[in-house]
Parts: sequence; C-alpha cells; structure tokens
Amino acid sequence: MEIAPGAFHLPRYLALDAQKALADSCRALMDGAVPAYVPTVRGGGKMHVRMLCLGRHWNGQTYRYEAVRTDFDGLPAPPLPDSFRDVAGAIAASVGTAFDPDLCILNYYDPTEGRMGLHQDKDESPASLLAGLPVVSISIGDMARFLFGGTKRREPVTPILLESGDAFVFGGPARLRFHGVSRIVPHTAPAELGLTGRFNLTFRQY
Ligand SMILES: O=C(O)CCC(=O)C(=O)O
Repeated sequence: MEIAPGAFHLPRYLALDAQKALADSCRALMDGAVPAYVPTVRGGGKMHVRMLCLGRHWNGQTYRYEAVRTDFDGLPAPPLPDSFRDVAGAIAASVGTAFDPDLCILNYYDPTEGRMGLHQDKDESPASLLAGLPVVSISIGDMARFLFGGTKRREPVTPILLESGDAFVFGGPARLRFHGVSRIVPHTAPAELGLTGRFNLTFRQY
C-alpha cells in the first residue's frame, strides 16, 4: 500500500514463524557480547528505547556512523546478519526498489515507556540520501503508533498503527520525511512470540 509517493506500508509482510525467528535473533543480539544500551543524545537526554546498531554504529552524540561505539563502551558494532540483510532486500524489492543495506538499527520499545520523537533519518552518506535509497523498517511484537509527517517538522503527521510483521519502506521523495513513535500499545503482540514490548529494525544503506 503506497501511502505517499515513495512510502509503502506492507501490513503483515512477515508470517508468524518468520516473526518468531526474528524476535529470537533480536533478543539474542540485544543480550549478547555487544549488548543493547540506552543512548544519551546530544542535548543530554536519554532515548526511550534500547538500541543496538549492526553493521555500523550510529553515535548519539555526533549523529555520525562509526565502526566502534565511542559514545558508549568502545565495542565494535556487531556485523549485520546475512539473513537480516536478505529480508530487508526482499521487502525493498517487493515495492520495486533495489537495496543492499549495510546497517540496521535495532530498537527495543518497552510497552509503557517506549517512544521516539519526530526526526529525520539523515545521517547516511550524501550519496545515499541523494539517491533516495530507502529506509526499510520491520516491526515485531506490540503494536506501535507510528507518526509519519512531511519533510518539514511543522507539517502535519499521519498516525499509522504498525503491527507485528508489518514492513514500512520510505525512499525516493519520502526519504527525508519526519517520523517517530508516539506510543506502544501493550499486550498486542502475538502470544506465540513470547514478547512484551516491540522490536523495530530499520535498515539503511550508508
Ligand atoms: O520504531 C519505528 O517504527 C521507527 C524507528 C525510527 O524512526 C528510527 O530508528 O529512526
């Protein structure tokens, strides 16, 4: 479903078994040797998600990508698993876009505290942004109230409920649209996932 030029909502793109496999991988990665953490951003505030970057690390102080987490513990960003890359490439292909992501930002949203303010994803390379290479997002677990706005912060936002297994793609003319998550709807994850809260994976090509 194209909700704006270059922006696609693909409800229930992932079947339940694929969601479960992804949820298990996300849990293992987030509690692994290079664990997820709550970034402190430039103004000194803490984000309202636990974050783990794969492939390249996004530094919440400099808003730049780097190989190691210089804003936190100096550990290297874990590699982006091939299985993750493949699913993101397939989602992009399903809306007619060629995409070979080299990084994924994996966020965990607590069911009551999790949220993310309106922002643009604009820290990828100038070439990537100029080409309008998409952001591909996958939601797993509790439903999120996702806000999708325009290319200026003051433009109105459209709320979209993202459910477990949904994919969302925004590239081309939609690449720099503001977006965020105003809240999580607790207890809405499929029971089979054994998950409280929500994982979101956003893939990008630096
Ligand atoms: O959780 C979401 O659906 C959006 C995540 C997001 O905006 C981001 O990681 O930049």
